[in-house]
Amino acid sequence: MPIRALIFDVDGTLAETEDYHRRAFNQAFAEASMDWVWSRETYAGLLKVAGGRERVEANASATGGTGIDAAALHRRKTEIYQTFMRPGEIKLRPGVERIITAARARGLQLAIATTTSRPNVEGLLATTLGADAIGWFASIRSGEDVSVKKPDPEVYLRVLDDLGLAPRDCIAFEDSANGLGATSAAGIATVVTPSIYTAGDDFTGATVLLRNLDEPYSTALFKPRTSLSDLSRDAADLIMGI
Ligand code: XBP
Ligand code: MG
Repeated sequence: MPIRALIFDVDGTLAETEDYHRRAFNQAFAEASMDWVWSRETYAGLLKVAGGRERVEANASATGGTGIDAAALHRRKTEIYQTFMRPGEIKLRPGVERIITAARARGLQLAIATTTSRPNVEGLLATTLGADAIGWFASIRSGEDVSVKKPDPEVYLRVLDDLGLAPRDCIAFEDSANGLGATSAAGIATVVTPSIYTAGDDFTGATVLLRNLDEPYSTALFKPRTSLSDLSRDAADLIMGI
């Protein structure tokens, strides 16, 4: 059964965006005269909580912060993050554009399943792939579309529903244990390319673990013992960019 769609996570998978999120949060906190400053180390721990608003709420609970308007802070953080989406500032990770181009040439459907907010997805796609790129994706589901974020599979199930496809028809691309948890629960084979913030995550259950999408399959960090397990030859070709 040939693969019919590729489903991409956004933060950490399409691009190393997570530190821009961190900086946008810090700017929003400073504007609100708060004394919160999230270092890289602090943020790495906070990333276990999926979703920016939820992350602010979790930090407020953990630090005994009261009277914090997490929704307002998160709205402002999203505005600030948009200002970082400038051409040349944020680049796609290696291999991402090549795989998207190859998939389009083969007539595969493309989709996005992300925890982040929709404006952030649109900003990233437009900045890196051009204004038309958003139209290349048959389904884009983001944090606003779900009641529970990753590792819950809801966002992937919504994408499958939009596409009218079964899990076995698709390959997902993720960078984090939260993302892999979501794809695994949805039953979708997953190529994992760990990002700066997720390199230490547990990727048990990944179909293939590569440093990035330009890495040859022969030197993958992890690969199934027998060929590409249940992935079709077509999928293997695509993943390896043959
Ligand atoms: C990663 C996330 C997001 C971002 C912040 O999303 O956990 O919450 O850190 O985005 P992805 P928001 O599924 O794309 O890897 O502040 O917009 O929630
Ligand atoms: Mg991610």
